[in-house]
Amino acid sequence: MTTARAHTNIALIKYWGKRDADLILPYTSSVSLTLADFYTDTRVEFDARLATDQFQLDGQAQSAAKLTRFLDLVRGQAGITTRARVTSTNHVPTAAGLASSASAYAALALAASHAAGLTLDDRALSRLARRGSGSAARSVFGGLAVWHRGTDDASSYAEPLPATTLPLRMVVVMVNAGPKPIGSRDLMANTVATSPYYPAWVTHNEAAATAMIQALAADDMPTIGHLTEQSAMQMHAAIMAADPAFTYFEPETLAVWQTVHRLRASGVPVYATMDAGPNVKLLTLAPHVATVCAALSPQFDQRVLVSAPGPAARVLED
Ligand code: 2P0
Repeated sequence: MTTARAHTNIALIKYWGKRDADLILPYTSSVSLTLADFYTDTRVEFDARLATDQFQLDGQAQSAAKLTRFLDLVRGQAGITTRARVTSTNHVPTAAGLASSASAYAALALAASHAAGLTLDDRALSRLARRGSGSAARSVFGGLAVWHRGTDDASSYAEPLPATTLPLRMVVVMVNAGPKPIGSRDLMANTVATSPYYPAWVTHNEAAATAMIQALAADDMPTIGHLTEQSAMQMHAAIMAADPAFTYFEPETLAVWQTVHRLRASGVPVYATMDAGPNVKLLTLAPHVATVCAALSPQFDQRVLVSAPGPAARVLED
């Protein structure tokens, strides 16, 4: 029995689209920041008395179909057939809209591989987590990480980037904490299949990943922020151009972007990004968090969360 913790991550350079849906190989590399305040704890216990895998999330019994597919990978690597009892708790503020498959599969990959007696190095663990959810490949690591798109199962993994001296902070603005109208997996596939902008997205985003790694190494906040906004907007532009056309933007989403641009015009280093939902995440530096929060508070008041960079996935109990 093993309990592991993994933290969510927010992509600065986005992953959007698979060229192999089974292996979860992405069309582009991505770059992310793991967050301290939002994480998943998962306990895995292999038990020979179980006829099927059991899964409980936040105290509620769940269907184990996806879990079983993932555990089969672990069992295959470990040479066992034993079923498991899996208990998972998301530590994100209630209804923050941040519960993430990234922290979930990174914690599950670590707990399950450990409980099955496997000793995986970070790269093998990242590749395993990737098979559950692409973004989980990055949540194996703390701080900044790059997920190399690679060309096959062995070469598509994440690894940590050198720490920046910049005191990065992420300010999460909860525009709408309700369920998403369309899940990212289906929308991603439809964007690849139908968006005329998708090929342009691939070309630009891969170049942006390389540029971001250089900007992070140089502690170049204006370039880091510029590339962050551009990757998000280009991803959302490709989504809008898909058939059927769709957008996650809501009126308040745009209000946040306008606030960000206004703050920046007054000299505050703050940059916006968005994932598969209407909530906006703002990248800024610790000394500017109070100014950013003050600008948001008239409209968003209790709907703003701040996080520092967080640590790598780790075993809590064995
Ligand atoms: C990311 N997102 O890079 C991008 C940006 C959402 C927008 O990764 O299908 O749950 O399980 O591989 O990782 C969300 O998608 O997708 C995601 P699957 P995942 O963070």
